[in-house]
Amino acid sequence: MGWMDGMPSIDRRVARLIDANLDRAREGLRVVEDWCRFGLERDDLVIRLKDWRHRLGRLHCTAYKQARSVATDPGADLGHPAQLERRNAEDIVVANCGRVQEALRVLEEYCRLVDPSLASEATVIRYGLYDLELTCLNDAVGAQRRQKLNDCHLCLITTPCPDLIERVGHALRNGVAMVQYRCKHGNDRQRLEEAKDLRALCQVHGALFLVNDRIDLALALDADGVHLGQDDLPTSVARALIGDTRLLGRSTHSIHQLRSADVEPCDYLGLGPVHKTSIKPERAAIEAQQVAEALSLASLPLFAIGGIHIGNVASLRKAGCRRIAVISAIMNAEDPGLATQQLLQALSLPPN
Ligand code: 3NM
Repeated sequence: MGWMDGMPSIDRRVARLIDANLDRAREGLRVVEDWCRFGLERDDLVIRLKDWRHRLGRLHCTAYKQARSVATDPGADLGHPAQLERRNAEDIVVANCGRVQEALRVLEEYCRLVDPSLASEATVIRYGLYDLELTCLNDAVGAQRRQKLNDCHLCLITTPCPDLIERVGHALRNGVAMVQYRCKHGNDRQRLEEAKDLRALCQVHGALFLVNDRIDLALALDADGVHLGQDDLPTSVARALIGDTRLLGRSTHSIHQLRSADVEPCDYLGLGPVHKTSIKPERAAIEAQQVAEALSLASLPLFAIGGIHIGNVASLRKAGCRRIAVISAIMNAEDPGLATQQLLQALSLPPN
């Protein structure tokens, strides 16, 4: 018998390499697992990662550990400049998934002849990890969008005008954190081009970019989300089309509609018109009493909309409203940047 009972033919150098890669894989899995646990709070992912770690742990036999020799490992202390480039948790997850995938690949190659069960376990885990890594990153994108939505108090809805990009640019520079592209005129090619420019502008300013009504345009533009009216696709159908990471907003015009939408998989709601508006002249304004009731009922972020301008924001603040969506107050303002500043300031003031 050689130095390993039951494994007489394994080269000690190969055993040492298997030991190092089992350590590398298990440690990397733990790093990813902790982000899934504390950062994403995704129990389903934690369970998968834990299971993989334990499966590798069971196959990490003493014989491999005995081949370990850290003192003579020329790579033991080597770092890499790329480690300093990690800026956030997602970068760390990506780096560690890569590290685990590489380690598993090494195990597959070297174990195929000497330890087939470890080789096949490594293959299964490596493919599972490709999938889990994507889930982690998508979850992070969705979480980031929802965090931005949560922090947003002023949504600018666009209306066609010759200097659209310039006007929205002024609003973004002065603090608008969410832009909804709304265009009922023209053709799809024009809309696509115009919306592409707006999307890019929002990206530069770190603002959310949503598309009104059109799920197809939202997907084509990789928008942050879509805003739907009462007659558009039902929430479950829209959600299936846009996925979990994009935002879904729904307009409501009564307490009844608000109650229904509030329990659907929407991310935010609109309520309006809270004042008579020239954009939808056919609609009567909601009574002030109903606005206050809706605000107290809604569990999702709720944006009041319709005829809101700097002269009437204070009364909405008094009713408990902290989020508004506007078209004319910014798009038709002489100075869209100043109008944005004034609205944001009025929203941040305590109600009196
Ligand atoms: N939706 P302005 S009111 C697009 O009640 C829209 O759901 C409304 O424009 C609703 O700020 C409205 O110029 C028009 O009044 C908002």
